[in-house]
Amino acid sequence: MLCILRMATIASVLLTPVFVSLGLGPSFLSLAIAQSSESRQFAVTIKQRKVIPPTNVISVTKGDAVEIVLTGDEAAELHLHGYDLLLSLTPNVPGKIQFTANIAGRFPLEAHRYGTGAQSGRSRSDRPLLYVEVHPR
Ligand SMILES: [Cu+2]
Repeated sequence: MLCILRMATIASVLLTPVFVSLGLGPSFLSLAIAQSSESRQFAVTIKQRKVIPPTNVISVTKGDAVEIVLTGDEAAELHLHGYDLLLSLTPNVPGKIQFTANIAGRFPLEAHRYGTGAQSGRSRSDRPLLYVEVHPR
């Protein structure tokens, strides 16, 4: 798969002068660039400390602009590892984790704490809510 991508890159470099000479250059190239890093949006619902419907992985490609909108039925302190992003969630109010996926890898999204005040407590399980996978281009 990597080899195909590499070949595609080489091919596009080799073909560029052809497109330019055909007058297809600038628009063709900017279209290709626009498609190469996508805007990805995900909606995640947390009910009773679980993701509903069960979602284990959010999968994106390196370079993508990622937006994860989370809505929970109780207050929570969320943490996306790797990108080290924190989100304090208020019950039933959508919260957003936004980042450019410039680090490839598999990163857990964890709830470190649930609830507020008297009912607040650390998350019992260390199982992440889900994983964000950033795949190399
Ligand atoms: Cu964490």
